Amino acid sequence: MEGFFQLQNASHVLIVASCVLLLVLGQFPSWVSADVHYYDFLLKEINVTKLCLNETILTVNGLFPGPVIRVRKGDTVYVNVTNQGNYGVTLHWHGVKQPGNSWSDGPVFVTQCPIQPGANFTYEVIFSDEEGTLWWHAHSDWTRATIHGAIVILPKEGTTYPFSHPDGEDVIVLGSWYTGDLHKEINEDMETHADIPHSSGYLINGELGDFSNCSRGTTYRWSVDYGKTYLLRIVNAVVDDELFFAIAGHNLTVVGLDGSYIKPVEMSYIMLSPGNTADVLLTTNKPPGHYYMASRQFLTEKEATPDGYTGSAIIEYTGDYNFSSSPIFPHYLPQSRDMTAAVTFMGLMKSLANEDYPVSVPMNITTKMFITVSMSELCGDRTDCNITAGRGNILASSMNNISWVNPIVDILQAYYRNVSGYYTTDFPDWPLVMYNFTKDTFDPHLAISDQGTKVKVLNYNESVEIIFQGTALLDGAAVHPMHLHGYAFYVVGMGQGNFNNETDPVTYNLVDPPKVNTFIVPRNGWLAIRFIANNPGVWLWHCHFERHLTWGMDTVFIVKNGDTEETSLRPPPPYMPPCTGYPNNILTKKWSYAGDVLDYL
Ligand SMILES: [Cu+2]
Repeated sequence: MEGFFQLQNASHVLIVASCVLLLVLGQFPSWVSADVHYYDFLLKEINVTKLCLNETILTVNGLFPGPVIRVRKGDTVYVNVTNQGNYGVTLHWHGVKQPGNSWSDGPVFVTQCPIQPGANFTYEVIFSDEEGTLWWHAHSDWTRATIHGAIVILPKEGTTYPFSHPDGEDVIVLGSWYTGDLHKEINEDMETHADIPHSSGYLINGELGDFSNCSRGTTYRWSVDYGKTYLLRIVNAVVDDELFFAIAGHNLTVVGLDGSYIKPVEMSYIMLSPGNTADVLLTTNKPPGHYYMASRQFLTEKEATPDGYTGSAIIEYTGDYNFSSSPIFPHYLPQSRDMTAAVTFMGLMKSLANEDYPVSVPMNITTKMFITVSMSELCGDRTDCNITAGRGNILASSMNNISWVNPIVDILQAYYRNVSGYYTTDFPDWPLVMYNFTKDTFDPHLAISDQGTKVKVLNYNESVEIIFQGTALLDGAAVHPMHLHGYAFYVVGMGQGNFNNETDPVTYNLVDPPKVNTFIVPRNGWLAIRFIANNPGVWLWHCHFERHLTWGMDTVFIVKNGDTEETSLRPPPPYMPPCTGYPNNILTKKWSYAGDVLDYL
């Protein structure tokens, strides 16, 4: 991996220089080598009561959210996962690039088969240039609703943040709560062609907060001292929605996004997509009291109704003052349909792009892809597809009119062992036909997609540009938070309407674009990203809305090896969970619908 290699070499020079300096100062540099950490994750069910109902959820170590993984930049973590649940699960380390190590990336049927009940598997999670906050979550079925937790990546010993050292910190995991047995419901809904489950509320650190039934007694509370600056590590672990988040009376200064630092942005609210993580500074200089932090859905589907839930937690100043009045609510938390608030916030994200935190935006693009991200329909039977009535038979989502189907042997194994029959390498770089993507009325044929396990193969070190184009097909115009495994990418441009190949590239930010692992394609708009394909292996990319992923808005990059061992996919670990007995895995199915497509969006 030349990219990672160069980085290491560069830091070696720095290390040598710093060692000399520290030795002169009489200190011994203990941070020259990275640390190794070990975690045991036991998947087991626990009983909880929420919304006045007793529920059973699958957790890691009985914790919800799950345990925080704490490392320093460049460390390695071994996570031994033992499954005491009732169904197969995989775990993913979201935003951790794992150089050459797809084997521990986790997406089910892409890099591994499920860890079955009673079985265990050890993930080797290799950190490289990430610093700040990331997260881990299950990557099979919809299990990530309750199987997730934060990853805290501190600066290497002897280095510090690009901002004043905070006086304290707290992890804030934003989640969504589903009433009933989500795993069972997804399976049943696919069998019976019913609508997919919708969440029943938003969680902050596992609690719904004061505005939900039977929840007031368990609201998450965080004590702060007056006159301090705290680092909040915020994770959007919500399954199917984007969120606005704000703290009453206090501005939020965003200093990091997706495990990379950014130029500080001070806002009264933030918007995070599922998959995004943010490092946020909070200065506690307001009148001592208690203040709500609150989350609210950011919704972009035209016909959908905002769910109206408010997740909440409470910040309490320590000290002697009157606690009797109820906490203040952040009245400037944007409304659910406030597109301007969301796009304004995302547009403010910029990399530090300085000597200590340089950017390396690819300039000479060697692989260019133009990808429509779209709601689609599949014909239940090609000969029985009632397109003229404006409807196929089966609701799906797609990229370039290909709706992904998981194979029953993971892509990584099939690729590494050169076994044919599980995937093809013909994922299209362009839509099959060009059309007015964002027009409300459309030829129904345009929405018809094919199912396939089609991957895109990249040569090592290709400079890749992808333009994601949102569409209005099936009245399904919406934002899509696109996530790439194994990489962080630069967001060089975004805009409304159809991408214009002549005028839009002129607007690209090639100077200090944000480097992220997840970013929204604006509703009825486009997103341009760039990265160097310097991490060999098999890497999933997909919309991070679970319903869109389930419906097929995903595919895979196979990045070929470079010339050396260091630039090649590592050999597999001695044990991988076996791939047997999955002919009916739910993610290989799609389901038909009988009602109006709008019910499902
Ligand atoms: Cu999506």
